[in-house]
Amino acid sequence: MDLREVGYDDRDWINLAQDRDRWRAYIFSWTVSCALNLRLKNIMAAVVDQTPTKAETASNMFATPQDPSIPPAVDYSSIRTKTALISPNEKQFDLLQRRLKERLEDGRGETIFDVGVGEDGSESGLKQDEYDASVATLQSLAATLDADCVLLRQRKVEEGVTGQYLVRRRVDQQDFLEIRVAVVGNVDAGKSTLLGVLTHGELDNGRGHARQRLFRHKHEMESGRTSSVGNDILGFDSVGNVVNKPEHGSLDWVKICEKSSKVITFIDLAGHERYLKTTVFGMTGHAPDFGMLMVGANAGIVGMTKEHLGLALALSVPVFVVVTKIDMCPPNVLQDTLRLLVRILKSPGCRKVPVMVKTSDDVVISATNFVSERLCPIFQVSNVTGENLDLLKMFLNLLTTRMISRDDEPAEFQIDDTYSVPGVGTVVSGTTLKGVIRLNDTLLLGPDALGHFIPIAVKSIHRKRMVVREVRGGQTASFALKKIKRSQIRKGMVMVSPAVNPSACWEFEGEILVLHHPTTISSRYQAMVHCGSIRQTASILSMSQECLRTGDKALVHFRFIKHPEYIKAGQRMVFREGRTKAVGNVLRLIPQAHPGAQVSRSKPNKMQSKQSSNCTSQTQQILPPQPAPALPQTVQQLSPVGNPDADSPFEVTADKRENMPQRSGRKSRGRRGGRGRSGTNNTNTSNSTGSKQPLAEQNPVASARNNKV
Ligand SMILES: Nc1nc2c(ncn2[C@@H]2O[C@H](COP(=O)(O)OP(=O)(O)OP(=O)(O)O)[C@@H](O)[C@H]2O)c(=O)[nH]1
Ligand SMILES: [Mg+2]
Repeated sequence: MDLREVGYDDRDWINLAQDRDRWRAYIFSWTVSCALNLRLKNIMAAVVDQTPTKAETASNMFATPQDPSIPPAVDYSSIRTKTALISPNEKQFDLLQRRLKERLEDGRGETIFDVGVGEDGSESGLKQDEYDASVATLQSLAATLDADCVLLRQRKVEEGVTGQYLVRRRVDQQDFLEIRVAVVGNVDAGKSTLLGVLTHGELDNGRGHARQRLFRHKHEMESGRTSSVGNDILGFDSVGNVVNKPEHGSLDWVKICEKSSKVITFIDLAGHERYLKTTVFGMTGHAPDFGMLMVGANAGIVGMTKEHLGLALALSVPVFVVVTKIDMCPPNVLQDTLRLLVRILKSPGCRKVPVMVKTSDDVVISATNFVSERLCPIFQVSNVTGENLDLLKMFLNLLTTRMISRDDEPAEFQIDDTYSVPGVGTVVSGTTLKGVIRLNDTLLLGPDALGHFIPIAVKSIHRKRMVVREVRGGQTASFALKKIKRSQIRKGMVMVSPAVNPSACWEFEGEILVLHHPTTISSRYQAMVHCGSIRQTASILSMSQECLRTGDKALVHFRFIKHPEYIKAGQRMVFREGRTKAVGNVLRLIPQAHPGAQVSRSKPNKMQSKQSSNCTSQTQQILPPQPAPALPQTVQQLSPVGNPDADSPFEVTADKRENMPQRSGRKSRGRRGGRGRSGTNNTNTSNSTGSKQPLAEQNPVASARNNKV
């Protein structure tokens, strides 16, 4: 109730507030005195009665509960002000050192430190001499922790100067922070070229010179088109300099890793729709920390651009955008591309905050807020002139890992590739998701076709081609395995610590949102499930509703058709066939399902025809059909259905030719002179399906690195 409505004027408000404060003070003192009396009484009673329980009650009343496993919290109140670094006394110096150490550990060896800013950020700015003294203290603090301290940004504010410094541990020959960046975007956007330029330090000639180093296959070199998952690395030392030094055109990964404090692993993916399955695998199976969406300035947002953006959003991978070819793009076309890009990013489907990165200040602001906020930095670069590439490098240098893992957890490693190396034997590569794996550890490898896991010994470990003795959560690695043939291993298998006690599952329940389907999905529909490095066709046994159309959300009971897999509740999954796709989470495993319960694969199990879209499903419903269970929170957060958002990344584009390198003056009629259907399709599908769904918000891991001391 607003008291002003019943006759109080503003003066009364002040009186009321004062009265209230007086009352509060009175109630507080009364409570405290009661409590003290009670405590005294209890203590006396305990002493007189010698009743241990009472004495215990009395002593516990005001004592802070002490859990021996939790170390007592450190009181940092004396170093919270902006002046703390100017001339700290011995005790404060120790506290500052302890705090910095904690932050370096949280940030896996690095943190961004604000000088001249108080903990709450309200008061900021120091006089020049105070600022200089603070920086000197920070440098000596960093030196005691074997770290370097580099200025990122300095600002003049009302009360003086503030600065942001990158504090990063110096090189340990064996250890480095690893960040994975998946590079996506339409065909010919310049993905491989940019990676070639960044990692080899040589500009492109505009005719495909720089990309040659990224290709893995002969046919890729010949066509210039990426068709597989490529890898390249970019190393930064403790002061943020690039350490890549190509010798005779090729990079020595071991040397880079030895000199680097941070290594960015780029996952170069294919832009052509033909290789979409591989690109989805690159995004799900290689566990990227970030997605770099590339857009050719002149071609604009075409082909697979929205598809890839939608995929990154669906998998909760934070994305930044790099617009290439600004050297050859007329300014008006560039402006059109940027305008459309911003509109798409701001659309309800993305709910991003686009930021044009033009200065190093923009880089620091966007890098420090990249994970925690919904920022989407946009860079405009040229691989031919090198324009703005330094900003992009600075940004990459400031990225921090999103994968949080503890060493004491049982180890888990997902396999994304297998090799047979002459003289070595079978080698598997992949990502360590949890725990630590050491040389000669025995892990359980599986599941095989029968769902079994077999013990396997790790013969040797390589990290980025460098021999190491152990790998931990968040790091990619390859292992040479003892006594096993390559044919016994497939992508999607895992190697886990025996403590995990793993079991394989044939069936699971997922919560999904259909992003696009031309007609309807019903029971017995089959499509590819991508979940981590798992890639296998699964069949729908039943659903929480009879049929699903674009925009529908449902609980779905899946069954793998070939072999059981090791999956876990909560994992992100993509369910797709061509451009038909649904995204969601694994909700529950169904352990009792066994291989005998095969699903019959009758003809109409693929896309249901429009005539049959009345959804009269005769299939067995495993989930109770009525009433439909309430959808879990995660799916409910997904977009409201039927949002007419024309810029959504999930807009249906039926024109496959958009995947081809863009040519001007394209005609709308087909080769045979028939009526071009693409335009009609576009209108129809986007209208009828309303396939523009905002996805779940990004799931940012809180970035502790920008906390102030
Ligand atoms: N002028 C100019 N040309 C560029 C630039 N970036 C890339 N190119 C050229 O664009 C062409 C395509 O580059 P790629 O790196 O193969 O493109 P991609 O995105 O990897 O293509 P896919 O692997 O097929 O998806 C090459 O001929 C490059 O030389 C740039 O900034 N300016
Ligand atoms: Mg390429």
